[in-house]
Amino acid sequence: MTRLSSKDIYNISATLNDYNNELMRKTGCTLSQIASYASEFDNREKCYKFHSFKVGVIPITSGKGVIEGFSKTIADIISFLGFKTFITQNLDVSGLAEAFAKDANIVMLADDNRFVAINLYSRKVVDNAYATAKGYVAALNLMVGGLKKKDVLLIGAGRVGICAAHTLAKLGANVSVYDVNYNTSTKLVTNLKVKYTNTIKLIDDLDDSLTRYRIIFDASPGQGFIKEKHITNETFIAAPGVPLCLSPEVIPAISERLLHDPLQIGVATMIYDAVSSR
Ligand code: 2YJ
Repeated sequence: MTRLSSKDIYNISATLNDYNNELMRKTGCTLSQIASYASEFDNREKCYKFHSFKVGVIPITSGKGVIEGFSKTIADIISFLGFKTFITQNLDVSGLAEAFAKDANIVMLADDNRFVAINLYSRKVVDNAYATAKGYVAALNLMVGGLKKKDVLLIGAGRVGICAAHTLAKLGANVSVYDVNYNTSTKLVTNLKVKYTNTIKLIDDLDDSLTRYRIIFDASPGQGFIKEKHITNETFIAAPGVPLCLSPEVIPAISERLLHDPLQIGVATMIYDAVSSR
């Protein structure tokens, strides 16, 4: 899993409104609507939960340590969605104790391997990888006008990729899977074929497939491997992976059909999923 850097996230807080408008243009929905749709949040729960839920964000020093601006960015995204939020003054275990003492309903914390939201009342734990996959599939589904019976090329069969594959298949998409590790993609394809009747394919030639598929979900950590020759006016890409899978010169041509951010959709979906009683 890629560790985010301050450079990846420094601009998120100041541009949340712009990003919200960008999502509306591309998907017809706001960040909040995408996240609630992704987590099957019941909007009837919304009023009382939004007013009463308090989210504590805890900076964690373990592993490579605190990322400058990480906790503040998480808190800003959550606050943008309408929840009360605070960053604990203390770190690690003391921060967790502080969040409890200050009556947080949900805590959010990340080390180098996992980033989770924990609902302290329902005991529900929502992982960022799972929420990112769900949020991006929901946004892609909106952007392409429905994924049912459409062919999707999924790149990367790690934690985000596995969850994205199942979510895509549940929406009725035909899923073709590529991973640099052949055994990893084979395992995912085998599991998908057991569970779904949709067409599920194993891809071993990525370059060729990139020229044929018009809907691409990139859940890989690869950088710049999608080039101009792979893109048409009908190509749609959901790319939660950091760094970005596109080579810089193709970004202007695809930008209105590209979903990509380092945190926003994943964090928004985490919080709705953690609040949701489903
Ligand atoms: O509290 C802090 O500032 C740090 N311990 C945050 C660590 C952030 N963790 C990562 O970047 C992980 N690779 C998980 C991020 C998932 C985002 N999609």
